[in-house]
Amino acid sequence: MTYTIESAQAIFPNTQIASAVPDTTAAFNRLSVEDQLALLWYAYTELGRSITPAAPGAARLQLAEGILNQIKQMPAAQQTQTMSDLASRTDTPISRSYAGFSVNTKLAFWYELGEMMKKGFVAPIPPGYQMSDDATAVLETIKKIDPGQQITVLRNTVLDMGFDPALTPSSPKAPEPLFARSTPAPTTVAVEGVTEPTVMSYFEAMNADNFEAAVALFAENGALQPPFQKPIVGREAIAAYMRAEAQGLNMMPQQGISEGIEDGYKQFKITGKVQTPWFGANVLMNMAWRFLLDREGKIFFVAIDLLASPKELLNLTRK
Ligand code: ECH
Repeated sequence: MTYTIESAQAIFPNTQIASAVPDTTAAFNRLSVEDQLALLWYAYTELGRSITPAAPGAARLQLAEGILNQIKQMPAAQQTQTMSDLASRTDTPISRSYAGFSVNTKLAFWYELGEMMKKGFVAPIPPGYQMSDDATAVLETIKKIDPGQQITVLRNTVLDMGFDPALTPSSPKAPEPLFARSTPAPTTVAVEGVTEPTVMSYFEAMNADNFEAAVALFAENGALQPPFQKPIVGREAIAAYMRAEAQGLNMMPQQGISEGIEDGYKQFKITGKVQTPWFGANVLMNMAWRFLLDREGKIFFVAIDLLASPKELLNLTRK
């Protein structure tokens, strides 16, 4: 049999992913814009008591500085309107600039706006604002899921905001500023049950932010599938994705299984923890990597999954 990306997506089919994330994100998207902003404010400030993101570096904030300064100078009502326009994806110049930002710049923008709201420089959520019952229910769900899933929901909501004029080609993005680690990366990787050099080299390269080395481990037409996303196909596209989104991640794979399958292909499932530089050691995400290596030992496909529960770290069976 020859593998296709589609058939590769089905390896280790019993892996339980955190479906609370897409479910909660969908429920969030059904809320009114006023409820969405209020909910994010309550969720963010509530979570902030136990888990606070690291302040983004000056270089990253600089990319959002133009629109942050514009917002700062607006009267309060216009500030609220601008935030609503972003959340409702209304076509405005600010919504267009925002849509062109990388994920981390979008997060940095909201981080800064949140700080300005706390300090009183940007209009707060109207005091006494009453969320709908649906919004209250979504907030309660967010409070109950584990921290790795909570920050993924928050990140998803921010990702989809702004207005992306899909019909005009996107302007070239500014180079991504470096994302410093808040906790040093592990220097050695040992995975119980797996010693495959390609897999080990993958983790070592990623922990060193050496994306060139990581991408060289992929087959020419290989693919990487991030959590809750479609596969990214081809070395060039994977490299661009990694430079934008994979900087400063600490990967701590712990255990795995391997299996030779048809045609000299091999599959591996590894589970372990990942830290994002936004939260460092305060948030450990429970993850799985499902690798399919071709006959040459190159990565034909790897799916990265956010697991449903810590119990899933031990789910290392094939079917
Ligand atoms: C305020 C009110 C108004 C509206 C908004 C507000 C602000 C909200 C703010 C939210 C900040 C949220 C943050 C979330 C960060 C989440 C980061 C995550 C990262 C996950 C990364 C993973 C990586 C996996 C990968 C691996 C690989 O092997 C290959 C690459 C890759 C309150 C003002 C909006 C400020 C900071 C979840 C899992 C392991 C696929 C990348």
